[in-house]
Amino acid sequence: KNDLASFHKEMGGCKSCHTQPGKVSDSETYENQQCKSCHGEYSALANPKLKLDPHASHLGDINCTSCHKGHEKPKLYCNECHSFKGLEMPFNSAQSKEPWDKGWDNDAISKAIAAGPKETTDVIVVGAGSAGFNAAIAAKKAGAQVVLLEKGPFSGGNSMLAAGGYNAVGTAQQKEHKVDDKIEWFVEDTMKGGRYANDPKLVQILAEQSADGIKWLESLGANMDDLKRSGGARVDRTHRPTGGLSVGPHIIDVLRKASVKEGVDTRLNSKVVKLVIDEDQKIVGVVVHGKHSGHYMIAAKSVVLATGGYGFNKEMVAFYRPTFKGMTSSNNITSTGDGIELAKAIGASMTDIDWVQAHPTVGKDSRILISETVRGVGAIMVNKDGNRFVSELTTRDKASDAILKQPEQYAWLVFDNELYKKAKMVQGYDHLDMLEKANTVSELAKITGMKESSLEKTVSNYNRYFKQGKDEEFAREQMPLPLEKAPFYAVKVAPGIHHTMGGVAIDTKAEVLDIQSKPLVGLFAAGEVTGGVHGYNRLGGNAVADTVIFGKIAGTNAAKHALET
Ligand code: MEZ
Repeated sequence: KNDLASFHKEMGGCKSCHTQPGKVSDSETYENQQCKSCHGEYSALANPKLKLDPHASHLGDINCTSCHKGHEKPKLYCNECHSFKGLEMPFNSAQSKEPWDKGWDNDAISKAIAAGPKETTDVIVVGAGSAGFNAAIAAKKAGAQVVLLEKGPFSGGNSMLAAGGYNAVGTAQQKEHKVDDKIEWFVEDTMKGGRYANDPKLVQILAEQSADGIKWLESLGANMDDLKRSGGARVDRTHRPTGGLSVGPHIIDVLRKASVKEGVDTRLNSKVVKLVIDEDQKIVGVVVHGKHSGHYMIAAKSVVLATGGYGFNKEMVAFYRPTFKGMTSSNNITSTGDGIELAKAIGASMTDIDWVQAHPTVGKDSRILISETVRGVGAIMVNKDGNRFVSELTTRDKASDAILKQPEQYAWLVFDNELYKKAKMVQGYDHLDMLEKANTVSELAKITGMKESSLEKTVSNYNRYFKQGKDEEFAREQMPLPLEKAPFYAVKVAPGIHHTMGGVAIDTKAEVLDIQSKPLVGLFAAGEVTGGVHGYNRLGGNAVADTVIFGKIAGTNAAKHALET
């Protein structure tokens, strides 16, 4: 057979990959160590001559077996979001299915419960994105034993794709940049952005604990020194790594390393398929479907749901938000709303479940998010004729609606070389061939099919507004840069599903509530699986803050519950 297993069998026998045939852990840890012991680390495999190098991707240090499968077809993971046509892999490049794509097996679940727990721990965290890692690390620091279960073949979840940053008030970074901000302003901006449908108690916590969350990330090794403004915020409070690098890959790398250091037992390829409760409706554990170990139960007094939203679940989006049916999604393929289904099955209450956010600027006909940062740093947004039509810094719901009202329902972000140099993520879009580039504004109009006279007028008007410090047309709140320095760039964008605001209802301790608003004893949740923090519309930069702050709260309280009851 032309597969990796047969090839290795010929070269060195089954033992070149496995300890013993049939003994493979769900995380495929030993097998991956074997890959690296022969082929080297990714840093050694990365080939600087390649334009697009899967061994140097933003996913970081993930399992080799995420893409290279031994006994099944390999999976070009990069092509789940991108379409790198030239990207080839030895041993055929058809996509393999994830074990969790294969649906529920109710018989196997019942048998696992009937057989009783195979092991016991204090806290189980479901989902290894930012909320899950923060919960797991916080629970471990509080003295609990923790098992972190991730259905995907690598950790990071949707947080791994977060670009913009983390909103915080009262940080050393704001102080250094002399940004005058207040907890009340953070609260007001978030409530206004969410159309006052947010739970004010949760928003208060988000604002009050935001600076501590930054300090916590820094204590784990993160760099959050760059400061910018996101849509709907009245001041610069979006923190991210120096140079304007994407926040998600950075903090996930930091959290992965910190969780290893703390001794969190992280298991990949391990999907939780059932929350197990006793006759008093208290959590007593979960059933896991492990890729190799099949269905089994782990007992625990506390479970933290950190499974993310449902932005990649086409059926759920079409059901809850029919007007967004068929829209592209910027989300990771793991964002399928599992936690919502798991919690619903044991009587959890849902908040704002039908509020789905379209991000205005996803690369047209792609799944790549063009970060709000690009507008925050200074890009303008124009329609197909080259005319501005909205304040670029308005909230996402308003910007998305405005684009959908334009002819052909797309827009261009236009910026100059000064911005290109300032925001490193833009260079990443260039690397992905998403940018149009020209030496003059009129040439840019020609290349992109905009009207030359319109785009030239738009740019000269904008530069005038910049100089006078007042946007006469759309009252844009901040204009950090003029558009003057060639070359000029444009990237074509359209709205795409980005965040699901609704989810399981939680209280201020991150306890999941039942339909009578009483805590479901032992069940906690954090991050995008929850509803209430963001109301009907989330502000850019508030999701990462949410995952860190409520992840920590959920992990700490889950540990307390497990250790004290
Ligand atoms: O919080 C976000 O979703 C965000 C800032 C996204 C982005 O545009 O970069």
